[in-house]
Amino acid sequence: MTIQQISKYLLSSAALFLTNPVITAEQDDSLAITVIDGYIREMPPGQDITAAFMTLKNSTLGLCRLTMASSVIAEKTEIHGHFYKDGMMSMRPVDGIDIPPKKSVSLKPGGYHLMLFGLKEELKNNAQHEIILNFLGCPTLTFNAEVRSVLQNTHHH
Ligand SMILES: [Cu+2]
Repeated sequence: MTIQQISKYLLSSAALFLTNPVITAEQDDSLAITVIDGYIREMPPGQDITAAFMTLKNSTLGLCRLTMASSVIAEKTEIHGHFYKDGMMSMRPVDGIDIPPKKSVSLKPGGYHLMLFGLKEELKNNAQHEIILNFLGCPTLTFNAEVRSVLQNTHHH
């Protein structure tokens, strides 16, 4: 797949997430910044690129800027956004994502997301993989993201 095809692929399933129940992970507000409902998108077999989504909740009184992400399962992880260019939606890396004080920002299909390149193993549905997020102004955050299959869900419709 080209980046455009993957971008389109991720977008095509965006609407499905709207009908799914929202699963909220345990939150600890005493932490500076927390992750709610973090997951990795399962891709068709043979793909070594995928995306990860989550909501970042900033409980501090200062700005947290997500500047870097990484995971042992991927050779490279980038922070991406979706933008309109020449009437087409496409994605590209961004320098960072600001999470304002006492606010939450969602990384979701069709919007901001983490892009995982060079997957070192086949991602299995429901498996958990560690993702590390580095922030400017807030402590580093490590969390487990669950692999979720969207293709399976489409069969229920
Ligand atoms: Cu992307």
